[in-house]
Amino acid sequence: MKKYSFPQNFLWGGAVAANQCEGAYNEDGKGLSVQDVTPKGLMAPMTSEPTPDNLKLVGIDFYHRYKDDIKLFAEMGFKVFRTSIAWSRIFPNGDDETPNEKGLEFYDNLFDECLKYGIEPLVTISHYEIPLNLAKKYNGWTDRRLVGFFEKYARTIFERYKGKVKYWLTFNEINSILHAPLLSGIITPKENLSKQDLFQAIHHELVASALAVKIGHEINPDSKIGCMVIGIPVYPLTPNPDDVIKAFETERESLLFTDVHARGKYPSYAKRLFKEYGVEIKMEPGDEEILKNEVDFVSFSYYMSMCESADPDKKPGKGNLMGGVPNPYLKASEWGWQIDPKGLRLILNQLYDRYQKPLFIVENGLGAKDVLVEDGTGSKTVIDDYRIKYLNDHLVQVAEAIEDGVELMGYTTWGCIDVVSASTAELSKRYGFIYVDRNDDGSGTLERYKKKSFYWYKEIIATNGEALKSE
Ligand code: BGP
Repeated sequence: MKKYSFPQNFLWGGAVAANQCEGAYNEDGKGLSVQDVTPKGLMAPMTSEPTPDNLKLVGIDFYHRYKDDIKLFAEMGFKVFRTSIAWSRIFPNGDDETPNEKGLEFYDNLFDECLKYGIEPLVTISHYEIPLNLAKKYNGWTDRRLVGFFEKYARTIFERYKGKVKYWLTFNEINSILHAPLLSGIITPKENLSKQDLFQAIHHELVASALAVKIGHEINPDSKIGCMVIGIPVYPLTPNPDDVIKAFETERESLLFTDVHARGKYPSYAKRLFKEYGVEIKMEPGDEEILKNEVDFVSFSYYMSMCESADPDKKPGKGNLMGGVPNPYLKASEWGWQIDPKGLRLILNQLYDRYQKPLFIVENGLGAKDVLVEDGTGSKTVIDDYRIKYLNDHLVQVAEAIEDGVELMGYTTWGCIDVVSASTAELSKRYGFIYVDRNDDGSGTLERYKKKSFYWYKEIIATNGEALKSE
């Protein structure tokens, strides 16, 4: 069997997001975020106020239990822990004059707890949790003033955590705006949103992201700041050149975001795209200069690949915000996301060939229904061999990509502890190494249990990948 090797100092770990785990949605001065009024997930309509069926209001109560959870991450040997800062804990309305000290203190304590075990925090500045007020009052990122609010927020947290946080991500899955504009605080329904407003909002986010890179580097020159996109390789359904072109165009829609971040300017093909859409980006003086602040690394989530077809009768399936035409060669998860470990090797090579910048896989994992069983010692566990297989097969392809020459900083599995899912806001869609006793109806003790995969991942980290099994 082939032995795999990962770089020394490879950052093994796991990832979550504030809105999916913290709960405590109105404690210690936190304002509401869009997540507090979307009980059924990202694509479903907003409610007028938080409702009890919204599992995110309590999450997995990480806000009160983070010390025990981080201890478990340390037991697995994590070198890095990715989480996000809830913007509305720091600036409850987004446009406040001064930050909320209680919110800042919470993250001080959280990062200290990580550092106590030698775990580096990797912090997403904005992970789908824009303050609700910014959505309602400004229609989110369509409004240029958001750049200023974000700048203030970013400066506040860079300054506050400069001795504690070295690794930062600006926006989670920044290309998600194409598929779910509400995640960028845009209240206008997607079908009514003009291309002009959409791409103007994208421009504002790109400028804000580059500004964060600039400010972050000024405040702490040692910090490493990356962008983050949904990573989905797009295959043509057939070798028909029309399908190939369609796949190429869909892939470019996402690459536009990494191109700007990693090259410091809009790519040449953007001109044609904007012309065809009738879009004219309103640039302010200085924007082009700001965009030149390139990221230090490119990060992405990886769950699946997708197929494209020029045939309008081929209907899309399910997926992480985008669902492609189903690939007849792949199986899917219980939620219909097609599983494709080799696609991860492909996208790693594609992004590295394109940018020659370090990469970071900051989400990957299998959302599945788990069954809690007695473990024979009086406690409980989950025999999640399906999750172990999924992660093993993906990591084998990561190792192949490293052998191909890709420079990879680290790998954080998504939902290292069970959290509320983003797309459907369920708890039964579990990704964790740690089971959380909470159910879709809100019942449960919130107790934590180690799954079989907990011990598997511990061994993978301890052996720096040598314990992976090739097919
Ligand atoms: C990504 C998000 C995460 C996360 C993950 C899994 O889009 O960045 O927040 O939740 O997908 O998706 P889901 O929770 O819908 O299964």
